[in-house]
Amino acid sequence: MVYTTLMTIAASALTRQWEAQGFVAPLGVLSEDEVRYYREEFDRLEAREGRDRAEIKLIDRHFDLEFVWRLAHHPRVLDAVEAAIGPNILLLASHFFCKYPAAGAEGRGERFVAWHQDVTYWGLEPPLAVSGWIAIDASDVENGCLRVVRGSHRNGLLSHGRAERAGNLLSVNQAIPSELVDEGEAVDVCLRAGQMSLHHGLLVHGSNPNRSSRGAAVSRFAMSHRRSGRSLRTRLDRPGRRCSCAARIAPATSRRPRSRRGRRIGVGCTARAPPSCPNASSA
Ligand SMILES: O=C(O)CCC(=O)C(=O)O
Repeated sequence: MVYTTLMTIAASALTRQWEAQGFVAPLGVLSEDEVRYYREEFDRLEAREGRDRAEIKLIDRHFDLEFVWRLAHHPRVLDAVEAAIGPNILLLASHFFCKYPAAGAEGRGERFVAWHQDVTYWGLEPPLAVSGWIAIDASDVENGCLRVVRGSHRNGLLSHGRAERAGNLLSVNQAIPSELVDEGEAVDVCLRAGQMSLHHGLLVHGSNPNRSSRGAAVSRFAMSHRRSGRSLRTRLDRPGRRCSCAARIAPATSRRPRSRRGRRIGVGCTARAPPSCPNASSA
């Protein structure tokens, strides 16, 4: 079972919804105490690194920050991921998005996330992954919650161009052209702090600017997992590819991932991966 504070969803129902709609929400994964703990850890990180980095540049910090690693393999997170993709789970990436309201964006204006699919530039074959998105702050329409296009994961990989509007938070300003997006199927994924949504790596999603008068940033933590196994192949034929491998690598600051109920979690490697990773030098 996967629990939320409002409802309990059976793993089989989660699997069905994930397959049919390409996303599942809300899933209550953190207790109030845990929300407070992660909020405080994130606030300290933001204070250390500054707002410019906190906005979108805190990537793959599960390799060096214990609290990020704990969040990425929190048992309730993995329960939900397992219900979607099965028990052999590989952590591919982790990422904080911190959406400051325009007034707090240090003159850079409104920031939004253009329609995109997560796996577009990851070089996975097959292009399958699941992203978990945890609200560290409550996320709603007013402050620019995640928006997903229901069922769009069934349309395969779409071509991405560049966003014409300024303020796209995505790394290379990627955006799916509007004519390929069925906005009539767009759903706002509102979450309370401590709740999570899961979305399929092919699901079209994005978000509007934070137009709230609430001064704070909206912090969210996203991580992507994929199924691990013999069939996992990684294309390393293009420079800058994120490499993933089935090697069992734990971050230096953390205990080795534990197997629970037969579940295994591995960690995808990046350019900073430990040398023990067979693909590290090719990343
Ligand atoms: O949080 C957002 O606005 C976008 C997040 C996103 O693109 C993702 O989690 O894959």
